Amino acid sequence: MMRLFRHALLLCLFCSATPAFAGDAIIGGDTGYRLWLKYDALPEIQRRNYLKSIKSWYVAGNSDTHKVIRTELEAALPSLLASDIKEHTQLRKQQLVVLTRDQIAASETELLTTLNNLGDEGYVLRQGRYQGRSVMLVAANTPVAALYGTYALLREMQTGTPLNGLATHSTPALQLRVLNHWDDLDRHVERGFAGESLWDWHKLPVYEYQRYHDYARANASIGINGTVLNNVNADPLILSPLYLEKVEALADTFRPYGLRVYLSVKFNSPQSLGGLDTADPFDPRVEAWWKDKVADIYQRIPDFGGFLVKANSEGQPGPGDYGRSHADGANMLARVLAPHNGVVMWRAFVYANEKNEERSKQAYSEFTPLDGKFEPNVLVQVKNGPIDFQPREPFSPLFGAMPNTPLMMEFQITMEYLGFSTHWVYLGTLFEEVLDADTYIKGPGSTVAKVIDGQLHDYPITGMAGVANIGTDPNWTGHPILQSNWFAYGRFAWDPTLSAESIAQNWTRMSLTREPAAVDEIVDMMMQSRETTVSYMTPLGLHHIMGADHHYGPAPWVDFLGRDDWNSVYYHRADTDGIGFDRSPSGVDAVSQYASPLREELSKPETTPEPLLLWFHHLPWDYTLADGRTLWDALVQHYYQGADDVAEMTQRWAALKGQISPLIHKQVSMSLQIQLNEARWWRDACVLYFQQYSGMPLPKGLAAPQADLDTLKQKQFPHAPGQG
Ligand code: BDP
Repeated sequence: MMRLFRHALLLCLFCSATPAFAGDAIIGGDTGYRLWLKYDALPEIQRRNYLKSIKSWYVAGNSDTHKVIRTELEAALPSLLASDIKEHTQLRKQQLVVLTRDQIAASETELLTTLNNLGDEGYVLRQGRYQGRSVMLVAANTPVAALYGTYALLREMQTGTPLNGLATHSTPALQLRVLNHWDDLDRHVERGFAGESLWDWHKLPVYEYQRYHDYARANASIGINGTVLNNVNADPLILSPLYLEKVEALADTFRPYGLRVYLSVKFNSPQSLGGLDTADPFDPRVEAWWKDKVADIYQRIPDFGGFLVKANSEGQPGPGDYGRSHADGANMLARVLAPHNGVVMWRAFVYANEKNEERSKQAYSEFTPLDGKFEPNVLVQVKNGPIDFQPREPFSPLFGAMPNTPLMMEFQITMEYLGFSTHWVYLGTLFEEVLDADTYIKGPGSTVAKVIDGQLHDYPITGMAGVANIGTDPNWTGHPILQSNWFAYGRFAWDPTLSAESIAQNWTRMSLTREPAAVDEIVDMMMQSRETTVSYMTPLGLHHIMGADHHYGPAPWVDFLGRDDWNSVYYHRADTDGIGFDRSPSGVDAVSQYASPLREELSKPETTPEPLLLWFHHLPWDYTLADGRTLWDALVQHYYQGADDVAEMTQRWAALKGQISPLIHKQVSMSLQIQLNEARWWRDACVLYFQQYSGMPLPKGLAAPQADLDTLKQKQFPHAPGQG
């Protein structure tokens, strides 16, 4: 297997060779497949410096993970350093040395003491003396942590950090750092825009794609340690012996990379798969069924991670069908998983029409009474905002409100509501905004990051989930820039206090270019990109005004869906009096779910942050903003500015031609063209639609949209990708 891996890696390195050109056609260009693990030769001066302290490498240990480390170094070092440096089987001076605890000499007491505090996943990087020799040391307690350290060192090298005197160590802030694949067994990816599912269920368990290894490498390189293979809208078949054999094969492939496999399960599987007449969690036959199923899974996959469950949400079965609570359902599964050290990730994304409560409030109402009632191996997985991955939402009020239940963050990396895979939107700034948001739950500085990493409430387990944006597209994410969102997710899951900007810088240097001016330009574009998209889609706190079902494009007019809270008009509430959702105490009082003083701040439009204004307030069209503009003028100006910013992005990107690999440059250019068209479409549709209610003219200097609202309303997209 490893031989195959090595061979394919070399092939991959080969396919990155300088492309040939014929006019605009690009043959054999860099497809982006290598992600941020490109390992193209560093600038000469840097190479020379590194070669002073690294003349060979030495990896102590022979586990499968050690073999992965060796293979990675073999792919990386000769290529980065453009030198024929090699592995040595013995310790030497001026070497890169990778050590796992049981290989470390007992006389190295200081190093061993440092390692005592680093757990199973932390690592030390240290340039200095080891056993009398001057070496560049990667040391850790376990092989997987040594792999993380190896990737961290390669990242330092790829981004040009001087190794001289390097002395650092790192441990992850969160324990479970998991990707959620919304992949169906027929390889359709729900809300996926980058090809088919990576998992070729038909050819599993025999056929092992190189891509599976490269996926695991990419994850390990940013510290992701778990993957939920299948859609939260789960097919019960995933638990059948036929599929478990395939899952087992993937788990075997991923194990050396420290990547544990989890599955989404359908709550009524004992019925639909097991033939029982109920899935009531209180029925002993049901628990016995799950117990046997779990035993079978662990027989095959001893390090299986556990279950992710979407229950009583959007038509999925759940404990509520039997009058039981979410805790009753989660605890039954938790009890059968506990003896195997498995966890339950129970989703809080629930909303039910019959409760007749405003949607943004429902998860809080349903879950806070259950605080402290879950088994210790349950995490409640909460989407970052109270509705559904909108371009901008306030943080979910559940964060901070369940001190006795581990809450796990769920981010969406795939771009369901942010332009699919054609809009350039760097999510690092969104992740940062949410993680840095202050819940005030224990006074100022009680950030969401401190809730989820357990600092505030001493959670026994911690975690973060990201809904993956990857598929079989040659560049994994459909749009080369969107690889950065996978990268940023992993980096924030490791350390939620990192800055979005430094992550963008590293990613750009590792993936696109090391030219300082080009790096600055691209990072600047990345940093502004999400705000730009918010401006042309949902400025000032607007939300959920996209196309019905497929969620593609603008459709503030949607008013025909079966439930009130699936319709755009429910959310923007535009009428001749004004626009926005009154969630203040005079309206549905969602603000009461936040702690003071945030609650009071959000209760009044004057003290609500402008980017969330219409999330919390219904305001007259001529309401005056802090800068003196009317609400209507500001809204329209956002739409126009957002579209203009995309036009500017296309020019800035065009100017980078020649500094980026040609195929990638061309792909991003083409996507920007689509994004520009769609930004203008959003602008025109929203401005024309809302103008019917405001009855106000466009602010001076802005040309009226050329589009016709009725024509825009009639657009249909029957085969838009990613539909549920
Ligand atoms: C919504 C998606 C839907 C998912 C659901 C969920 O539109 O496809 O199944 O979230 O998270 O955003 O369960």
